[in-house]
Amino acid sequence: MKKIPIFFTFNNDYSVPAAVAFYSLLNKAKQDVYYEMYVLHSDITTMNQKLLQDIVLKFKNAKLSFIDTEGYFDDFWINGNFAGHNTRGQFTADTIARCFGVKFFPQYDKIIYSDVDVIFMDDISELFDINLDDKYIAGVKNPFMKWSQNELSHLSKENFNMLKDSYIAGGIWVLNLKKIRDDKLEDRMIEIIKDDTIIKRWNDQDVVNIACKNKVAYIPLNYISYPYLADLLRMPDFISHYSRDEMYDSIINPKILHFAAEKPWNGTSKKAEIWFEIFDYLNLPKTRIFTPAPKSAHEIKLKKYKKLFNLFSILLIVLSALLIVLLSIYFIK
Ligand SMILES: [Mn+2]
Repeated sequence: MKKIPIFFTFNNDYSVPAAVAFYSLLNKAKQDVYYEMYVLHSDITTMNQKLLQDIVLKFKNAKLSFIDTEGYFDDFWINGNFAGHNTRGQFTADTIARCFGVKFFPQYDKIIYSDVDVIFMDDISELFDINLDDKYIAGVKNPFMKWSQNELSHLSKENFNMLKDSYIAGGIWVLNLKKIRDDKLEDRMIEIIKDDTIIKRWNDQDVVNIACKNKVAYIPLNYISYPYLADLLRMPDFISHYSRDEMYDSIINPKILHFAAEKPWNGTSKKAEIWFEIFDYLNLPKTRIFTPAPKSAHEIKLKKYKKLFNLFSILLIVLSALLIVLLSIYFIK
């Protein structure tokens, strides 16, 4: 039996997406692979922990443990210049836990980290065989940074030049815990978090990329198959560090489908139907994250004008009423 440690970090709201992710991971797992699954968290309820345990219990070749981080990351979150750059809403103190596997996993020299806004489309145990040598981490190269000038524009010139052709995306990583421990890389990451001159727009991804300084191994784009990649490929000006063949292979033969931008539960994502098949099969509840996606800037503007118009109308009615009252008082006299 090949034992593979894998950890996840998410908050209570993401328990339902995690249920879909966990089911798909184990449903696709090879028979000779045993997944030792861990969740680093600070607020997942007993009820949701049971929901996730029940899913893992459907399978013989896995076990799931919850590790309460007990406020270990709060200090980084509040004082580490993260909250101020928390522009996208789905980053929390738990996000930062992704950078700090070492403290919680002294028993391992290597571990896989995965997001839970994913569907595993195939067994991923091969990932664990990757030779990390002197590399801190293995990840998927961000396929968009060559095309979208904006993607890394928040970085200093020095960091931009260091990372412009090598920046790894979040979603799935293999961490070389031994090397991270030996080189005390966590101390370096804490320095980066606390350095207010370093803008962390992509939070944990920025911290990891800057700290690892290109001591990075790459895994194929198939491990982050973006549902919207096919749309981008149709755009004549789309360029990437990946070849056209590699990008289409990621679409046709995905290992992990990663809903990195639009989420199935907000009703806007492509390939959401695959996610909902598992959601329906597991009879999962529609929790408060199942809301329509945030409105576009145009819609927000329109709403603002409408509000202003309503306010103006009310003011007009009040003033007219007042005028009528005053006039009637005047004439009755
Ligand atoms: Mn994600």
